[in-house]
Amino acid sequence: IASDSGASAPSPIALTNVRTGLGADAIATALIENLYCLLGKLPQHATRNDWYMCLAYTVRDRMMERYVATLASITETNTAAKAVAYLSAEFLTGPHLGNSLVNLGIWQAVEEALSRVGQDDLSSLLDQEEEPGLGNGGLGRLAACYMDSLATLNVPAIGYGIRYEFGIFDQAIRDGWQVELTDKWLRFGNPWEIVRSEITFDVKLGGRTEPYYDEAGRYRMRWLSEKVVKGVAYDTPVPGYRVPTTNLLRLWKAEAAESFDFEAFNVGDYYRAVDEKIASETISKVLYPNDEPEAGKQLRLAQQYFFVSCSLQDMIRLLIMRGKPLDEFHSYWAAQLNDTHPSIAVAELMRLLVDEHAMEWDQAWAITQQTCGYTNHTLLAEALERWPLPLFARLLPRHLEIIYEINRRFLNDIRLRYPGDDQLLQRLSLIDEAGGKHMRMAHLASVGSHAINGVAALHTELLKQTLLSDFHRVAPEKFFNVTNGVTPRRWIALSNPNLSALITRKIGDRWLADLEHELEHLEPLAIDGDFQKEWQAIKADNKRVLAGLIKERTGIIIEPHSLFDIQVKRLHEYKRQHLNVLYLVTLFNKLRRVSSAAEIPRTVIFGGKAAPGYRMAKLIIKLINSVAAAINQDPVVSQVLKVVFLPDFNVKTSHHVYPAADLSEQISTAGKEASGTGNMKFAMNGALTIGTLDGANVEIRDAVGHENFFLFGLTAAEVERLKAEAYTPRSIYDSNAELREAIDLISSGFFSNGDRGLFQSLVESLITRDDYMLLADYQAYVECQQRVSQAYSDQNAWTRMSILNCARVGRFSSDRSIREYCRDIWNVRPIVPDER
Ligand code: GLS
Repeated sequence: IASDSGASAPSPIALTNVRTGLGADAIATALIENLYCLLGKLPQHATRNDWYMCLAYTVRDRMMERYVATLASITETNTAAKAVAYLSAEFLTGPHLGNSLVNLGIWQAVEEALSRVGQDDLSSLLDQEEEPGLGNGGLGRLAACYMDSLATLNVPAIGYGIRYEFGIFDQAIRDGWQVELTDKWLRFGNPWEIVRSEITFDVKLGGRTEPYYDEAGRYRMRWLSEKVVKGVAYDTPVPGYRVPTTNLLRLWKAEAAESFDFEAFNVGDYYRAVDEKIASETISKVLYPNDEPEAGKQLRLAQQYFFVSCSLQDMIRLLIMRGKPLDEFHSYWAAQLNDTHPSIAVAELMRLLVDEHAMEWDQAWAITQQTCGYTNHTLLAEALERWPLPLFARLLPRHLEIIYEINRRFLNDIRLRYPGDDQLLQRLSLIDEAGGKHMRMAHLASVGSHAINGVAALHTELLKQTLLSDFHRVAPEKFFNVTNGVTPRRWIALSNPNLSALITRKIGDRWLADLEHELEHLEPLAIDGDFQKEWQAIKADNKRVLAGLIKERTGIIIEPHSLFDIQVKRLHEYKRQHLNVLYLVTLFNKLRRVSSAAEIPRTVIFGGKAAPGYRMAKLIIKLINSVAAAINQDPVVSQVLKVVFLPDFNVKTSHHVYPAADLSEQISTAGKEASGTGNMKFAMNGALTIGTLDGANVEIRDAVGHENFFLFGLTAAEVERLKAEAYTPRSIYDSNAELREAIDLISSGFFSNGDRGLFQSLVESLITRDDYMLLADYQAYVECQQRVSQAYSDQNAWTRMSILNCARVGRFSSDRSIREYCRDIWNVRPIVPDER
């Protein structure tokens, strides 16, 4: 059998039908066998979790043949395929079971098998799975969608990341405030991963460097580290959708290189010996819970270096296993840096090639650049990773030297091309000399990569004009746009099975593998009355399901016939959940004054986590809950308006959210949201968008038709212009009576039991600075929401728009994005022809 540990020549091993069979018989037998052999249980004693575990193992078994064969294409000597290494600090995969059933095409067979063994409720077993929350939000989820598409397109790939013991925290809401609870996702074991105890690498940290002469008399540097931690590989198979390819996600767990420091142990210092072990394991202990984070934490840099070093060492190992020389590294690997988090890869690959493998600098540099590509995911200044030089030097002394050398050569080249422009040199330098010196990770990634891409057309343009304008000036040929996409397997087939079945009934089943070209065949049905009815019935069902979930989680009863207006995403001022709240308070004021008879009933649903240290974001959650309580308690207003904060929004919950939406809120300040991907998931499920011209909204609106999109607000250029002209939010507050009434009601203590201080910092920030231009966009937003209500009152017209939104968003499939990466950036091809 082909293994990842050096054995070659896959001889097809004779697996029994019980291990591989995709029919209900084989699966039923396997369930009982696995229950007995792996869990030591008889059916009559099995708990729900036992059934979940044995089902998971049974499904995993069915991936192994394809997994082993795919792996062989990355490990065998006789294969010439180039593979993708997707380096990412986050992979927000979501639960595996349902997705695997969809991709393997065994949903029905599993249902049947379960009922044969007396288990009639697949959905309760799906519910049993603890989702791996190994990401914060869009960036981590994008990595997971891309892994699905890579496999589906038969592109050999390894996703490399960190096996955090604790993923993103679970969110509870107490008295309206967010409370963070540790995410113990591994508590009951993880049946999807395979530990590769034999695949481990040492990662050095700290210490100093020293020059020496090697046997050939060459002057070299070596790194005498202070400590070494060990990375152990944990592999999870990633099955493509109904194709022979099953790729792998390889996550590194940190362990102590020696589990006991024997010297310390021998002198009786037992605790010091154990401390060392704990310190090493800390590296992969917990995911940093900031979306678009501020840099500066030493442990975070250690995490980044840890997983990057293990991954690059593994890539070299695999290349050598294939019998290829190191100078062909870039012909066999395309490494994508998912944001700057893995950007230390540039220096680490140089170190491995030059220091460890004695390659000449110039050759190593050419290989590094040709291997690496860098994706930027944010323009927010506070999110750009910069490391204080002293911290960097302490942890990675050799890398500091290497980066200095990269910088020296790079700036020399610039100096020759742009003589006399010292400002340009300062701006491009990898080191920020202003204030305390800092390492600029986006610069390291840009210099060390052959391709730099933004994640939506507008974002890429802004990247070229602002953040990386100097890099664009000196190397325009490096810049690409790849607009994000999401996988229709999870975001339609798995989460909206009834819609999926309807679509397949009408246009056949090819759309799930070719959304870009097939989904548009729905378009003529948009005006078909019968089809509209079916479409409406499915949406109504999905809304009932979400209403049930909301009742269960919050106790709030909502009306499934009302307009479901949903904003789910991380809490951040630039995403402007509080603009939505200002509108709600405005509506509340209006409904208390005038008869609500003519109002279109709405349920406004929020969900999302705030970074634990982000006070304003947490205060916005409190505000949402406080306003929700007042509205939901008001006997008159609550007839037509309900507001819900759905706690602990995660991938699993989101499966019930996107399919139930009528209206998708994408209302960020123009120029701030790099792309957004929730916007795509909503539209695919037939929600209409109310949004600004930001991120991928721009392209979604162009795709679905401007008449099928509720646009409001300033453009990115207008935002910049207004800011440059000394924007004064207070004058808007003074001149807009409805806005003032809403803000004053918040200030008055009405929503905070008379406490006038509670929301004061929020109100102050709006009236005095309003960095995210809520007041500037307020009136346009309120009016746009009125247009939404009007449109919703004509259900047939709304349904037509809903169908068109779905039919026209095929290009936002992550398959399209991955095809573009393969063509423009990676230069990789599928390993097996598409047989679908
Ligand atoms: C993000 C952006 O904020 C999102 O707009 C984008 O869709 C996502 C994936 O490209 O990346 N950047 C980030 O740091 N977190 C994100 O979600």
